[in-house]
Amino acid sequence: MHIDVDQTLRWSGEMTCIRYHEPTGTFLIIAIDSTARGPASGGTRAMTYENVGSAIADARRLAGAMTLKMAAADLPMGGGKSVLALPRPRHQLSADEWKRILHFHAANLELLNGSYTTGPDVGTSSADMDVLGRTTKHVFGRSTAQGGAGSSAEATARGVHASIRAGLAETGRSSLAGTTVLVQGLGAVGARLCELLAEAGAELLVTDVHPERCASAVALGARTVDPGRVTSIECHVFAPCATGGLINSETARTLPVAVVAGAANNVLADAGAAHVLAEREIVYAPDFVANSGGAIHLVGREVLGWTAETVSERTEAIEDTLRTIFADARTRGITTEQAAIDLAHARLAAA
Ligand code: NAD
Ligand code: PPY
Repeated sequence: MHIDVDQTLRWSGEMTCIRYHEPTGTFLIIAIDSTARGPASGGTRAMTYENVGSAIADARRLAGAMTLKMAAADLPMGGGKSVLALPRPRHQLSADEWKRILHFHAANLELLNGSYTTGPDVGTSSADMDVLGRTTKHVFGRSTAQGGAGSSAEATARGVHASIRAGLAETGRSSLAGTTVLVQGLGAVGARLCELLAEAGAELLVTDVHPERCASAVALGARTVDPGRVTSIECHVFAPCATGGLINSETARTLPVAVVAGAANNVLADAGAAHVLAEREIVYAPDFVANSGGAIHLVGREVLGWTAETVSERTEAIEDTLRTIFADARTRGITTEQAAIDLAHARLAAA
């Protein structure tokens, strides 16, 4: 596999820390995209990558999205992300190996001395944050038993639900009742989102590469679909809640939906996809706004001292933020992605 080193190094973020943990063969990458609005923050993603270049690129892209997310949600934080590029899938690591990887990560967070605070992301949980928290205080999302804000999945799901409402309103629908929503990825966020959508009267289509994870949604009346067919299933709303990079200019050309709003980070795989969606009048809720409920929960509770009620109000307000973004995109004839980036950049420029 050829890696374009120049391309890999071309990045305008503030710092990338790359460490190798020899005993387990794990690369640790921490990308700090921006501290303009406050200390950088964003979760720890633990998974396998094809090569280190892909892991660095992923950490940087995700860190950039965190900067936009914090600014769009008007939180006083910058953007960063950690990647633990594992030598084998996490479930194949021994408990001891995983513990050593977390200790290595925690020691490195201490070295960064608060310029970056981590939290949970794909492949890590509140229990892992508790382990990090024994060595460093630069960690969000520890369990409530350990004094943290706990899982952010509930707030993220509520924020996605609010985003779906905003998206449907943009298509002229006033309610979720009778709409069909396809939820991809029935993990912590997707499963809870299904409950909220079912309560609101939506018809559910669900899919997961681990089919057993669809069981709770099926019990609510959801029908399952093949995970390989997600971009060709006709429905009102597509809610990607697995991993990102699913919609490129090609898939956007045929996606048979009216609204895209989900929890996954970096849903759009290339710069042209947002334009194709806009040309086809598909309402796209930019991911870094739609999934900002989790950041609102973690930063709100642990930095700003917000009550659960305030977190809930700010999370529901994602609907208003998106309505403003959609209106701005319509008025200026730009994509909703660009309108959201402009909102975030205006706040960053003012910082
Ligand atoms: P999770 O790991 O609990 O769930 C992800 C689910 O997606 C798993 O059940 C997995 O089997 C499934 N999946 C993976 N690839 C798939 C595919 N190709 N097709 C179908 N299913 C697939 O993660 P989560 O906490 O529910 O988060 C979901 C997404 O939302 C992630 O991309 C995450 O980065 C993003 N996100 C989460 C939060 C949060 O608060 N948890 C906040 C912001 C963004
Ligand atoms: C995300 O929202 O993508 C995250 O990584 C979760 C998060 C949010 C804010 C601080 C730490 C982790």
